[in-house]
Amino acid sequence: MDRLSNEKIPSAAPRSSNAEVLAREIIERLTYRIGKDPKVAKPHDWLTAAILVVRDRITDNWMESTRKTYATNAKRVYYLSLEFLIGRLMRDAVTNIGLMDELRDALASFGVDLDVIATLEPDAALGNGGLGRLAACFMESMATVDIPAYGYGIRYVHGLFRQQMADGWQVELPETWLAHGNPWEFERRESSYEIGFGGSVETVNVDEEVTRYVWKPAERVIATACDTPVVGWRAKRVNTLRLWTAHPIDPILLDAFNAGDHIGALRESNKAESLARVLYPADATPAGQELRLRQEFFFSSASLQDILRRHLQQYPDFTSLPDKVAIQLNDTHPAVSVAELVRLLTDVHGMDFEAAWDIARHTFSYTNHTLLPEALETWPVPLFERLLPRHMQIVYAINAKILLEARKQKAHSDREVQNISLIDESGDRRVRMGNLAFVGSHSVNGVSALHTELMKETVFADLHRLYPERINNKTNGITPRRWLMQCNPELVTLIRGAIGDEFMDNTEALQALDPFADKPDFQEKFAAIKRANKVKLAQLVQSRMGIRLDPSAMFDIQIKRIHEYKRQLLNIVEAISLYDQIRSHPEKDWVPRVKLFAGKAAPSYHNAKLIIKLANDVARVINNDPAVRGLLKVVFVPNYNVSLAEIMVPAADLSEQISTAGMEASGTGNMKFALNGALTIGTLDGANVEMRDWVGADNIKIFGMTAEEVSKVRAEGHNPRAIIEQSRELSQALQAIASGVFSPDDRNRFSGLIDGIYNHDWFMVAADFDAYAKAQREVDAIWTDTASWYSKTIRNTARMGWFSSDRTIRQYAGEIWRAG
Ligand code: B1H
Repeated sequence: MDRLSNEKIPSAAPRSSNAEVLAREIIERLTYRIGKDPKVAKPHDWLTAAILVVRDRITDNWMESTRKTYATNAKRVYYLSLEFLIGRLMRDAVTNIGLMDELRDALASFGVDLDVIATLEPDAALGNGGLGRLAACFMESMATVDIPAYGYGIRYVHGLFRQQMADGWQVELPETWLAHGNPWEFERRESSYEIGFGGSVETVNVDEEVTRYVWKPAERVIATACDTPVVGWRAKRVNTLRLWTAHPIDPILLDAFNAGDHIGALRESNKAESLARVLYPADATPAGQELRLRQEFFFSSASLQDILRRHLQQYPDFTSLPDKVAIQLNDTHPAVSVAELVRLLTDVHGMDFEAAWDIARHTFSYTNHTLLPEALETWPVPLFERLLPRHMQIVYAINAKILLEARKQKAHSDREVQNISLIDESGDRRVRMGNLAFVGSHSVNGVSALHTELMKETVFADLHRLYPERINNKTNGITPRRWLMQCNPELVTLIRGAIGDEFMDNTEALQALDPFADKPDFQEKFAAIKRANKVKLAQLVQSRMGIRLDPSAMFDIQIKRIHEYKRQLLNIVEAISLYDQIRSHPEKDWVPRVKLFAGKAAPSYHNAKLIIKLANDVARVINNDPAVRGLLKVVFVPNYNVSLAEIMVPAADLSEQISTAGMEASGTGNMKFALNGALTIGTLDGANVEMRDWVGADNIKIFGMTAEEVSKVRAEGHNPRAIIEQSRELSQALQAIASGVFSPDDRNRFSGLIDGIYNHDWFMVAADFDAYAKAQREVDAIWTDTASWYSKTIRNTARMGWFSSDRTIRQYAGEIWRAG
């Protein structure tokens, strides 16, 4: 097919999908878009050509989806998130448009292996962890369940840092996903907006009653849109992920340039571009730096200007905004949007404050993702005022209204009123972004049942009393396309053979697998697939790290950000204790285990980095000790990312979800493992609680303190030293670490970590140790009874369907957005 005949195809007409047509299209893209002769094309060129073909196929449906939204005056959902942890897109897009086999054949006709070139696609790592990955799953599910939606975020030039190990320590290297360009995206120069910072506010008295405010920013930058199509399952709908890039208004300051100051001439340019340069690498704790607040305002303002422009194209004014637009705030990071929308409606579009406030409150909704006190975003008033002087006024105006309402209710004491205030006056004055998001939204949701209840009792207790209808729960989910169909195709084939295809459109239909859980032949096939997935992971570990793993050992995996509350330390201490016991009782029938870890630590998080070093130090000692050979290995796999998760998740026998109860808002890795047939060992925290309800208490290993017990112990104080002294295994393991058994080169390396456990044990490592160790030995016992093991793990796959993000999105759409 030549270029012209291709262009003659009407845009939304179904095209033939056979391999020959695809092959011709690939050659066309290779030749005319990449400018490469197929004879000399490199693997990367083939990847780009294949992506362009796939993208163009999707583009037909994309335009169709957009037209449909306009034609039906449908409500649009806007998902504002500073993070989208997408990973690779190719397999996702190709699976969803149903072209996997044809594309594979088309590429094979040129001697190109799809599986090989697919691994050349860089991960789009525009997120830190669960919060960013959730946004990516939601984008895919919103397209799948046919909701007109836009994701808005920042097109970071550098996503989450690459993690390298140097002598067991984490070293951060810059990530450069755009080094070879990004064939998925379309730059939209025409969709550009001015974003201001700083300056002053002028008041204009229009008449005696009306005052107008005019913000005169001292700095201005341009936000330009970059769009990536997001295609849903079976290509029903294609939505847009719109990421903003930053440009200076004057790329070169001519005066400076002509005066010979060539570097100074680029000052504005550098300053503007720094806005979209790098993702802040902190998970669960905000960075609190000025550039971060600038990023938050930059993308909030650009997104809102875009939303308002689109609305006015279709509707006469903004009174219909809450009916036609729903804006979801992904955590507090876009919370400044509340003030920005009020500013745009009043100062720019001439609406009065009361009307604008009413519209804002009915348009926004807010998702809270964490209760950690240090994670609640607040900004010093002087910084906020200097950067966003008009928004500061609006925050004060909103605050006055809210405090008046609270005082009118009379049920609130002075202290409660202080807690409700948008300004924290307890120390240096700070703007509370959580409170701003709460009062500016008609819905505030948590991400698991337990987390939502704790929200009502803790951080938002007083706001909850003032607005008792506002808090609701939307338990997280994961997309079954990426986290089952793509990452575990052999398992999908087995399931289809057993129960048919319905589960591919309705994940809850996996229930039909339940009766197969006890069938020996099904168990055998299920086990064979698990083994094949473990072999694949073992090959990766062998090739990346030179460590040999035995795929018949239990693969016990903990992969997630490194954080004290997630308690990788508890897992490591238990590994040491197991190591001790195997050495003292080599005659016992030990279950061979491989303990795998992966995850990144925030670069400034000292203890998290020490935990990585400890894992590596312990791994070195254990893996080199012939006394435990074949029985215990410990491996820390470097540079955890979405693509690595896609290999590790299907290879797990045991999934570690062991956070201190009350601290993990939901977790989503927990869901991925269970869906792929791993047994969970976990605390009653986050979504683990609901997982237990779905899979059944017999099919999950729950241990340890409850959230209530943790908060009681923290309030009353406990004596970890006494607990440690009562547990021989725990004290031996801690003594070994403290005395330098694993760090002979620096015997005090870990004394800070161990002192923390002895002195306050905030994360209940000591308090939960015995329960955890006991649970692990019970897991061993189940493993030894192979039939029992697979009957449980198959039931996990069968019963996890409810945790699809399609279900989560339907709940958001029905109960919060009233869209779709
Ligand atoms: C979650 C974050 C987070 N909660 C601040 N909070 C950040 C907070 O850059 N920052 O400032 C970045 C991320 N991330 C996670 O959200 C929870 O810990 C998980 O339990 C939850 O599953 C996930 C999705 O809801």
